Amino acid sequence: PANRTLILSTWDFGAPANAAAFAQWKKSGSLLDAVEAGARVPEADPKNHSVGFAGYPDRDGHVTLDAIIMDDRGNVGAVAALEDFAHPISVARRVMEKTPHTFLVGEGAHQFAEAEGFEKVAMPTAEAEKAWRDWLKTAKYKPIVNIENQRGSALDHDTIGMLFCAPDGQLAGACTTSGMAFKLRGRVGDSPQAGSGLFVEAGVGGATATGVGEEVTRIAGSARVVASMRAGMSPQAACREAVLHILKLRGDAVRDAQVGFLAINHRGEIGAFALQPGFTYAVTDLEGRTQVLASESLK
Ligand code: SD4
Repeated sequence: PANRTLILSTWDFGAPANAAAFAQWKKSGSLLDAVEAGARVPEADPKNHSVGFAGYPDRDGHVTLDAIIMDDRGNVGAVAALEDFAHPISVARRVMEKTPHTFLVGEGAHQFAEAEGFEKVAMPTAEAEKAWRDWLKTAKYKPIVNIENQRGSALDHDTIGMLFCAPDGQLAGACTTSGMAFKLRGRVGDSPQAGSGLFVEAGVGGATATGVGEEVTRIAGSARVVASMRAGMSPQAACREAVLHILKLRGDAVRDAQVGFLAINHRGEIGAFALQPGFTYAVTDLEGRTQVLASESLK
């Protein structure tokens, strides 16, 4: 159907990202070009404190970025704990295309990005540094329910995960984040880990995650959602199952945490489910029309 979903991404800031992905897809026809272009939008947004150069720093004041890109032919590239570079998603793609590896981290990722001539940018931004200095006064570290929706709040944390399902069922995805605000130095969440923050599989579908990455990583969340779809579940049922599994495993430990999954199958049918209310996502159809919707949630 003409109104089936082409692009699906996390949060309201997914809407302009989807628009950029759609435009790029029209231009080059490449799904990887599309999801990369999409992910670059929040990465470049000076108001976005959970993705890209304006992201909040770690506990020691360093902004460290994580990103992954993949398609359904086994191509995958990722970076984690990358400092100084404006577009980690593009570095991740270069890792995929120019190295025999799938994942570079920290200093090695930095060296690679430098050798490849990627654009550098000063971080943290003045706003992010101020938030960090305010946070240092109490240095409390506890996720807060629905903090994902409170743009600019000191503990703001979430991610853009984007899934693209072409009319012929081909799939690609991207995921990029600055990770949890004021995290321990060296902390990497679910986002850049294939199978946790993102997974796509030919003939089945794709999934991506947002929220407290540790909870997603524990269950290899996106791979789990895709496995459920492979076994015959709808994208919606698959997202719900993963959230229920986290709750069963973690109980009270996730009472205040947010985790949300998005999924799309190879026919362009979608699902979204979160632990807490407030998770929104952006869907774009084959005509390029975008809507922001509210996910179902457990509570
Ligand atoms: C991560 N899922 O790094 C991402 C976003 C986040 O707390 O910071 N969540 O865990």
